[in-house]
Amino acid sequence: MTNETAAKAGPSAGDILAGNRRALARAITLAESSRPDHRARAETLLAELLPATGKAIRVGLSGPPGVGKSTFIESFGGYLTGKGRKVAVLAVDPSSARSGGSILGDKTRMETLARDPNAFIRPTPSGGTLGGVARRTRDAMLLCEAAGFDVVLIETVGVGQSEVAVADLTDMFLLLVGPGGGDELQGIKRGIMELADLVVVTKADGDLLPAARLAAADYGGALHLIRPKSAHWTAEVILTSAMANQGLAEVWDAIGRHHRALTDSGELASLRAGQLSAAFWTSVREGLLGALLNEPDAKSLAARLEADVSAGKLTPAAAARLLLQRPS
Ligand SMILES: Nc1nc2c(ncn2[C@@H]2O[C@H](COP(=O)(O)OP(=O)(O)OP(=O)(O)O)[C@@H](O)[C@H]2O)c(=O)[nH]1
Ligand SMILES: [Mg+2]
Repeated sequence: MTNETAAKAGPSAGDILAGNRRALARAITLAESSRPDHRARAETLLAELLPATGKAIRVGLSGPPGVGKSTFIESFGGYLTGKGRKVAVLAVDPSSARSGGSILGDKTRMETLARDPNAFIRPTPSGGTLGGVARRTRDAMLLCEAAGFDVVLIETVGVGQSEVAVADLTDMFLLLVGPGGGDELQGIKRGIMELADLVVVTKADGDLLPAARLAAADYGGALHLIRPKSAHWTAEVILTSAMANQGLAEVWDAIGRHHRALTDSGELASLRAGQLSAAFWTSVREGLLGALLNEPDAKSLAARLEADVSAGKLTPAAAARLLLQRPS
């Protein structure tokens, strides 16, 4: 086959299963595309690859801007590949203002990991609905699993809803926090603390070490006040320094214990089953909405109704009924 016909044929399931990185990258591009023919090809591929997915440990990771996420992933990813693991890093960034820039920044901050043959770094393009971003990230995760990556790290910037979307894709959620403690703790939404299975205090080195220890105690205290997310796991706080490569083994050990506890209790299976049915209904909702707004005049009617609702002239429920029951 010439290169050109190979390109036309697109990535094959066999290539991806064999761990061919180019095929993996191209399959993810297909899954991200908005073109219906690309989507159809991606869906065929995913259907074929589905039996080879699900074996990775799926870890979500978030934290406020500048907390050290990229540096942590660079060190931790390198630690894992050093242990013979294959690590995929997916970055979710739904805020369009930060797209591109942060991704380019990350590629340079994750320079070593980006060159590691046992690591694969891929940003998920922002834009569209959060449900759409989550769908593309799930597809990318499944493709990485089929290609043999056995740890998937999904990073998101700690600014709100995206953490929830990432927690809905993963087995475990790591919240990265800085050595600031108290003050920073105030800024972290309670709902996000509730998602955390592990609180990773970053930059616990040099002059920052005493502050990092205090921060760890603060977060430990805060976790005590939160209702446990799981019956089989109690959230832990771990001090790390990505720069000094410290605390990485402890984080990996905690991830392993968490994974065993959830697997043995059956909680992991039910967690993933629940995530899948939720993703199914999200796709149904988005599909219905897309179909509705594709119908002639529906968009303009929706815009008029929305304006009336905003102006207090109509209740939201009545407006929705007018849109759904409009004469065609
Ligand atoms: N002392 C110390 N500084 C660190 C450590 N990890 C990261 N930093 C510094 O913290 C700053 C932010 O690190 P990043 O890894 O870019 O943080 P981030 O969370 O990815 O930032 P955004 O992507 O902008 O949200 C950089 O100046 C790093 O050098 C660490 O382990 N120790
Ligand atoms: Mg970063």
